[in-house]
This record gives sequence, C-alpha cells and structure tokens, in this order.
Amino acid sequence: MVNFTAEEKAVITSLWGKMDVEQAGGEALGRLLVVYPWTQRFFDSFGNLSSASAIMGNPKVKAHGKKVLNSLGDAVKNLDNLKGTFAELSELHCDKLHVDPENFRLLGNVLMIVLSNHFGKEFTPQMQAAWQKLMTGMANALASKYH
Ligand code: HNI
Repeated sequence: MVNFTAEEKAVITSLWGKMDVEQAGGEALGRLLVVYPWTQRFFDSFGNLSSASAIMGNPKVKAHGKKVLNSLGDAVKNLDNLKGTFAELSELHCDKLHVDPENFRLLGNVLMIVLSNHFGKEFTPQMQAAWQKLMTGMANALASKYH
C-alpha cells in the first residue's frame, strides 16, 4: 500500500491539471509499443503497428492511450484508495486480457519521458518522484487481483 504525503498529493494534482490528456496518453501508449515491442501483441486488433511512425500516428493507439490516461485521472482523485478504485480494471487485465503486470511499470516509465519532454525544467526531480510513486501505486493496484 502506497501512502502519499500532502506535498506529493499537491504536486501530483497540480501537474495533472496542466496535462493534455489526449496528447500525453497517445504518446505514452505509442512509446510503450515502440520501446517495448512485445507489448504490441496485446493490440493486434489496432491495425498498422509496423513502424515507429505508423504506431505514433495510429488513431486507435491515440484513442486507447487517452482512455488509459483518463483512468489515471481516477487515480489522481483517489490517491488514498488506489486498490479499491482499480479492483475492476485489475480483474479485467488479469482474467480477460492476460496482461503481465510488469507492463504497467513499463507504461509508468514511458510516461515519465512524456512528462519530461512536455514540461522540461518544470518537471523537477521532486515531481518525478511523486509521479513515479503514483505509477507504482497504480501498477500495484492494477496487479492486486492477479492470481
Ligand atoms: Ni489497459 C483496456 C486502463 C495498462 C492492455 N485498459 C483498458 C481500459 C482501461 C485501461 C480503462 C478499457 C477498459 C474497458 O473497456 O472497460 N490500462 C489501463 C491503465 C493502465 C493500463 C490505467 C496502466 C496504468 N493496459 C495497460 C498495459 C497494457 C494494457 C500496460 C498492455 C501492454 N488495456 C489493455 C488492452 C485493453 C485494455 C489490450 C483492451 C483494449 C481493447 O479495446 O481491445
């Protein structure tokens, strides 16, 4: 169970408020598929994933990235109850989708790159620490129903 300090909560909420969810979501999922190509196997219904530019321009990747990042918004609103908030999604990713939970951590890593690109110097080490903690908490919550 991950506990957030008041300061971490403030940092997470303020950056979330400045994020372009559609852009960041599409870019994070796209980068996941490019950087860790084995993750592509979960998305064989998404059409053309044959090159980095095909992936980054694929409208289904963009739409799904936005969906995933919107769900991160639920995490930001429920920092004290990530497990409860993601119980259903954990069941879905485990029982129906069979996504290895290690991939949740990889998505957290690429999101850090996306945030760093977008916010530059404003994305301080302290912000990265808070966001990394959020992504770890969310990865643990999404993995909590695995058996
Ligand atoms: Ni994930 C569907 C949220 C990581 C593979 N995923 C969803 C949906 C949400 C979601 C929301 C839509 C559910 C629905 O339709 O009811 N996914 C999240 C979140 C994370 C995450 C919050 C991590 C932070 N998902 C991942 C990862 C993979 C993944 C890392 C694979 C590498 N997800 C999927 C697949 C689907 C999916 C596959 C179904 C897609 C489809 O529409 O066919």
